[in-house]
Amino acid sequence: MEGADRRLSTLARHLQTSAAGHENATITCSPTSSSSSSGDHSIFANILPAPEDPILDPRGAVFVTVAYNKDPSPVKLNLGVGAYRTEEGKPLVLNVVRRAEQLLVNDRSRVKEYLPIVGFADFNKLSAKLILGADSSPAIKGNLVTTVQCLSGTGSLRVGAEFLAKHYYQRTIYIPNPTWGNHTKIFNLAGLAVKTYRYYDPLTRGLNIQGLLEDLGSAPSGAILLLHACAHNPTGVDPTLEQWEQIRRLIRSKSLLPFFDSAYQGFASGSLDGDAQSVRMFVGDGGECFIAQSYAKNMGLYGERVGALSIVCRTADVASRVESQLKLVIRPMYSSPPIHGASIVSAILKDRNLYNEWTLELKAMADRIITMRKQLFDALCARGTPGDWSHIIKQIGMFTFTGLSTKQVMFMTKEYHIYLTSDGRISMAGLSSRTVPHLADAIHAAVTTIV
Ligand code: KET
Repeated sequence: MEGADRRLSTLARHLQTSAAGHENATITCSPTSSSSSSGDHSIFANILPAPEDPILDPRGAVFVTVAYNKDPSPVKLNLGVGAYRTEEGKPLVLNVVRRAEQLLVNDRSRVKEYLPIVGFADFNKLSAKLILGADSSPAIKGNLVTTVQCLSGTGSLRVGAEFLAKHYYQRTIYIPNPTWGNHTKIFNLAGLAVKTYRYYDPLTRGLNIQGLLEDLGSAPSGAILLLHACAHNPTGVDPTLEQWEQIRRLIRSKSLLPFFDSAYQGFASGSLDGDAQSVRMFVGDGGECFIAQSYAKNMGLYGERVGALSIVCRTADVASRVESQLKLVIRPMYSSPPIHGASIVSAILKDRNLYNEWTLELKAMADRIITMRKQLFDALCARGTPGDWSHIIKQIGMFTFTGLSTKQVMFMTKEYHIYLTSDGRISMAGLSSRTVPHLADAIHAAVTTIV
């Protein structure tokens, strides 16, 4: 019976994968059935090209970058991908990261052996402390948390999702509408059914708390719930602490399972502890939850792919059994995680001086984004651009959800060489004092030309 169940769920996964989208179109070809066009005998001859439209693709950011790279204009501006840029528009390697790397290079005792399946033990402990609170967390003190090193935020979400699909009785996850475009795919491919809950109100450009509470209220008991820990992507709209408390009560009263995506700790308020408050509120009540952490943004370690999945359990015994099963998820997927990024993070988190230096650099990045918000808002006011643009300074984190329509976005790309996702999301971290006037001109022209 168990074997049959497993085969059925494998089949279901395969069907979901096939149905997930055009780009996943399955091949039905064999060498003999391949296309008759001359010279084309590939077994993949019938495979469909994946859609490449960089502008209309609502999942946008990565594709936006492709189009940006092809544009020869000297004034082109990439506000698509959520990656930090300096005032000069350059990628930033944090000074503290360079120092940590130097220490690692100088340490001749370091080797390049495989890490354990769950990753670097130091890194896992330090990551749990970073999100849950160093001394205060009863969950850490009671060994209720299992943490595994994963491939950045995306990999942490995927490992968590695979674990849930295998071991949890509820197979539905509710994600906010809108959310980061990759969420649906990650959870679908892991075998979970994805539904949405109301989150953003386009009229107020703020949180639709009523809709959110109603939708969570009608979710089936035990359903999984994806929450952005802070700096919600793409809206930049977070619940207040009072609203988080309302959400928490409802979640616990309905025994929903919270799964936090923490990709921007430190980027919302500039404070690592401040941005972890939502998560700590849930862990503080003794209930269970999942947390996916990424160091891509807050340490600028995008390409190192370093992150962690923590599962907070009710007892230490359960936590250790959960960890043993996580290994069975990870081992056949990528065996064990990479060593370099996790070593950098550990070196920074365990050394008081390096840690302090990191918090200063992180605060400087967050502050620069806040300054960009003010400058863009002022520039639009100075131009008398029609509409209320106060959401630019009210929204939090890396992104502004401008409210610009897809047509307006296309206009800005065509006429001003400014690249952003078609849902009107702007990465404020890609902006500088030098480029704000160009963006303000483009927005002004877009909203006055295309109504
Ligand atoms: N969660 C959220 C909410 C998120 O915005 C991202 C990345 C991730 C997780 C994954 O990040 P990772 O690099 O796997 O740690 N977002 C930006 C980059 C991308 O789309 O991959 C973005 O939205 O631009």
